[in-house]
Amino acid sequence: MDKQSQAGKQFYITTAIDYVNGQPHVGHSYEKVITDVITRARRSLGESVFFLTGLDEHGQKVQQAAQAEGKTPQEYCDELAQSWKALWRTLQLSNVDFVRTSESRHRQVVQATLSKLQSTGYFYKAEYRGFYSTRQETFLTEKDRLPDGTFDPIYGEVTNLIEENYYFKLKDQQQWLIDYIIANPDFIAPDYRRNEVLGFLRNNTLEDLCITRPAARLSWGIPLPFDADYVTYVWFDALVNYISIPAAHGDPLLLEALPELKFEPRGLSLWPADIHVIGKDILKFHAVYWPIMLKAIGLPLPKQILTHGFWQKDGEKISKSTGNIVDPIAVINEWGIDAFRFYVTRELAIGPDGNWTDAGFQSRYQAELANGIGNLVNRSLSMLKRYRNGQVPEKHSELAQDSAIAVAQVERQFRANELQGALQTIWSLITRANQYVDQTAPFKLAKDPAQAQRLDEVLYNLAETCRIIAVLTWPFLPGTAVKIYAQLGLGTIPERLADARWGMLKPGDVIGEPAALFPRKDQPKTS
Ligand code: ME8
Repeated sequence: MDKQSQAGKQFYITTAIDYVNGQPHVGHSYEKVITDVITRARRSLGESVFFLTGLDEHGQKVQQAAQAEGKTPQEYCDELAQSWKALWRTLQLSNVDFVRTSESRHRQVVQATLSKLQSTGYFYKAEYRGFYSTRQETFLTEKDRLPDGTFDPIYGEVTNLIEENYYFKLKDQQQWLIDYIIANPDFIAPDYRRNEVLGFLRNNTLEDLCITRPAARLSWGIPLPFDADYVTYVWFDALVNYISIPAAHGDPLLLEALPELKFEPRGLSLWPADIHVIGKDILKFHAVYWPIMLKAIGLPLPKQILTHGFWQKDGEKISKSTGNIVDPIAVINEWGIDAFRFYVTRELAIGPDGNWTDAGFQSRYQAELANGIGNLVNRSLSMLKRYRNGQVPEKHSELAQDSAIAVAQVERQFRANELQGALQTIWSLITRANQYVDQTAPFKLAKDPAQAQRLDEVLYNLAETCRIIAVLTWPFLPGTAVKIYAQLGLGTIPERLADARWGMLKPGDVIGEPAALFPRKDQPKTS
């Protein structure tokens, strides 16, 4: 499809879809929060953004867990899906849709994809003899054995298996993908992940991908449309979510590529995705298998696979079995949703691994939230209230340049997905404004009637900087940004970066009630 017909295309961003039976922890929440921040940042820049997240529900583990609880897999997934959705609402994710792979709209697209690739000769049926890990739902080879001859315990029990399955031919696909990755340096980010994929592709021969499991062994999956004895392998099913939802919304490009689909064309143009946000452990599926699947379907590739690192807690792997977890709900209940969103985006850039410590969290809360933004907004607005009855004085522009520099920098950082960098820029403006309070000492000016005009100037500079800070922080701390606007007496939402222009606070307007944004916790709990 040419550029012309994609003119109305929305910015389309996705997260990985989580395994429904997993425990939502800080890693899952982090991924969804950074995707939400990118979404809101793009909206703030004026783009229309379709943000998709969801759940990966099929597979043997879900089937077994449901059975153990005496439920059907669908009932079991329906219950878990409610708690995932509730967590995402708590995190204030602004996703437009939520996909569950057990939904009919998704199944239809998986089946249409399978039919197309079967009819165009990408699949063949063959017998497999070898090792199989039920826990990981994966086939293993001699290469997977540890030096002592055993398999890694993560695989659980490894059995010998002889089984017929369908395979996706990958052997001739390697070179074009290498060429594509080289020609499109932004396709896999950050750079070192791109190099990792290139290294993998250059040093290995791709094995054909097994895309089925016999229905006799696994019934909880999407049936193959051309052979009822098989269901679709979970990864082939899960990756398709990125196109199934746009197709269900009537994306013309997808309906053209998969003509057997019966969805209403609605002109909502989403594909190709602008960004797939994923964790480093699933890079190969997204940067190798997914592009090959898309090319076979006849679709353009996503513009970027943005790969984040892994969180640890106290330097150790996050693990439910050892109890080394961060429960996002517990943190949010104690510290508030914006404190959680702030810590994960400020602590870790998108790329490297991160380490959660409760002490680190508390120290950022005190220094950057309570004493940083909280103190600035509270003292600025309280002084305006006390000294001027809350009435905004005449305009003045002493902090206009500092603010304009920060806004320009944040705009560039939003476009480059440099979320941690954008927070550093915003906090340097907060620090500058807090120093300005100390330097100009409005509480002293207030005692001297001859300084009334100077006090007006200082109060305007502070209130207007607080307003701009609300606009800049909105993608990260939407609740806090809205509160700042309300305390300024503004009835709107600070959701447009264009509003970070100096001088929009109107003289004569009256502000609302100042209230602490991040109450100080003087004796932080240690856990
Ligand atoms: O992989 N730190 O699901 P999942 C940061 N269903 N991110 C982490 C993490 C950690 N400690 N642990 C997990 C799956 N993640 C598949 C995806 S997509 C078509 C199918 C990230 O529930 C992980 O990297 O195991 C992935 O991006 C996401 O959480 C879901 O992981």
